[in-house]
Amino acid sequence: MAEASFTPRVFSGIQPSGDLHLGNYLGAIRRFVEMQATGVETVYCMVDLHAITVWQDPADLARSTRTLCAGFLAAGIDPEKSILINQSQVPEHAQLAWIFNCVARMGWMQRMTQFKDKVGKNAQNASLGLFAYPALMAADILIYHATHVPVGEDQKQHVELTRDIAAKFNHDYGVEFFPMTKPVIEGAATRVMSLRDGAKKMSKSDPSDASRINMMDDAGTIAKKIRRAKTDPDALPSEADGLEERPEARNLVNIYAGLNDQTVDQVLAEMGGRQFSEFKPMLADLAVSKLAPISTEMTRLLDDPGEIDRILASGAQRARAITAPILARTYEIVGMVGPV
Ligand code: AQP
Repeated sequence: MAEASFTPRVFSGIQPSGDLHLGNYLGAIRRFVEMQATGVETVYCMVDLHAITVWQDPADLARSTRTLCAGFLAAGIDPEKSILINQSQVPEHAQLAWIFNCVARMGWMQRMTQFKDKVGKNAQNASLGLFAYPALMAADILIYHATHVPVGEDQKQHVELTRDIAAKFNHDYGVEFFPMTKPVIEGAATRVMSLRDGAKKMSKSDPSDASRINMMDDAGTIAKKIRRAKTDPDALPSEADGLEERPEARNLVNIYAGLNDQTVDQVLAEMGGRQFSEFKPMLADLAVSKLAPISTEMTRLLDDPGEIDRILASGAQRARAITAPILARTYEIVGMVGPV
């Protein structure tokens, strides 16, 4: 069968499940802005249906969704250039997810490391939605026939599963309907780690606020968190090899490189030999200079939640012009009887 060709289109999403942090910014949002600048069609989503796979207080969910939207806008997502939506307003995501629940195999889902990490020994108590999360994520991507998905390193396995689902659907129904989406994992900080433990990723759901830098943290809080970040007693090395076996030091250097648009080698060429007592204040200044304008703009945008809701409503309308025909064709391929 001839390989179908798909127009390049970018999709990615973030959960409104808490405060946006530096990992989300460097691993995802920065890339979103870069991809928007390439002129390719870009769709960015607040994945509220994913957020409720673990309990969310309704008022907090609504607040987090608007705050996340403000974060996207403040970081440079332009709602005229990109389609900006919250997932629940585009029902085709959930409708395609059901089809994919019937395509994905239990064994595939059981291999997902994020599910295993999140539930630990408590799998019996996890929601069915948390287990099915990667099938909904596949639907989020494929309902747009997205060809590229900018994500942090932690989402690589889920994008691979998306390709498996697309391939099985295409094979089972004898079509070349869904594309083989590529993950785009780029930059010096594709996996920002906790400031308290270099073996754990920086995460919204970490109970310790000191483990992460939130986008809305003020300058004093950012400086304090970086000052208290776990490190080792040695000076910074002059080359990247010297960061092996030093996860906390590597993390701070990666963050510096990510924020300053440098490679790790460039940072170490400048900083090699410095003690953390000297490097940490430099990192704090850099973080504040990059994040303060974003948080100031977020605060301004959040003063007018009605405008945020209008942007999301208009995004949903534009999104559905793409998703409704793709869902209709999927139903037709599967054999669902509908209006002719
Ligand atoms: N620490 C990180 N480093 C680099 N990228 C990261 N991302 C998340 N954490 C890091 C990227 O941000 C995007 C959105 O992620 P998400 O919030 O939807 O889900 P997540 O990966 O589960 O993020 P959290 O913070 O860990 O949320 P909770 O704690 O709620 O599970 C993705 O592209 C992700 O790769």
